[in-house]
Amino acid sequence: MKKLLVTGATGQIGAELSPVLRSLYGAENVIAAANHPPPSGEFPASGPFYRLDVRDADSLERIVAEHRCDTIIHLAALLSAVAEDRPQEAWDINMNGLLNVLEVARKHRCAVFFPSSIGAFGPGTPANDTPQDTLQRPTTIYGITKVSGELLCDYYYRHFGVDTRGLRYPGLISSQVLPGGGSTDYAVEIFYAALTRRHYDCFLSAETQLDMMYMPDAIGAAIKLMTTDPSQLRHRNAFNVTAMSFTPAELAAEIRKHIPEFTIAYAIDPVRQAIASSWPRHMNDSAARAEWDWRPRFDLAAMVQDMLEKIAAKLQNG
Ligand code: AKB
Repeated sequence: MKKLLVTGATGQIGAELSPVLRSLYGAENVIAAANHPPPSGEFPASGPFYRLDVRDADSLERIVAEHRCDTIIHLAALLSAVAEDRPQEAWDINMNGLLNVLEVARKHRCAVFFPSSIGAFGPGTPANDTPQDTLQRPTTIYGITKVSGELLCDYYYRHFGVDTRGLRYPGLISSQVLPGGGSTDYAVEIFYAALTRRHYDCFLSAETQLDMMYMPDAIGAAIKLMTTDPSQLRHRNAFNVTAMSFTPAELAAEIRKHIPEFTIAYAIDPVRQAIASSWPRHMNDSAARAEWDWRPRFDLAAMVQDMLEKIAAKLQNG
């Protein structure tokens, strides 16, 4: 990776991954692109930024050609809950956007990173110790775009030699960026509620167990996978990766160790509950561990402590 294009650069993963990539590869070598206006602050003003709708194949190709990109980190997508609300648009952005990226990558010989998700699994998948290679029949439009995306990326690798690699991310927890429209968003919202109101009304049930990961590990995983010698990879799209697995009740109990008066109640959102209930509880990520030495740094206790410290500081500084 020498010259990278990041799509969805102002989104949940992009807003944290792009600055890290800029510090590693040089600000001018990480081209940030997003369909939303850039937030204020150092990023993305620290380097090149384009307004881009990934469905606009010509503009996408113009940016890649002009900057002679060798890698596309393709993060632009609708998340699960918002996709369920706008399924046709979710298919259009998630699939046609990916197809445009793969076509540009084929023509300009770029590597591609594609973030898949636990959403690529469905109710028929073994929910515990979910194998790397298993049944994938998701029931959400988001999951359908993710499993189709995995297959399309593998197709471009096999048929056109495009160096595609991907991760099946669990719910991602960030101290910096608020998630937008995912079914695991509760695991971020709860920290703001705990620190400001000492109470949180959770939209998933107390016992909904899901895989989760703290954002520094999610970013480290993407960079590590993309810089691994390809001869080590037996799988490509996409690797199971997880760092912890918990229920809302367990997360609340961990927060209570720091804020004893914190309370949680449950006001279940049927749409997001149905989505989350169709996902695995705990994935087996041994393929990622064996093929490219995946190791998370943050478990539940370490993540909660860091989130509380970082968000408290953020709230204090306004
Ligand atoms: C979502 O809920 O859509 C994401 C995911 C697990 O892919 N957080």
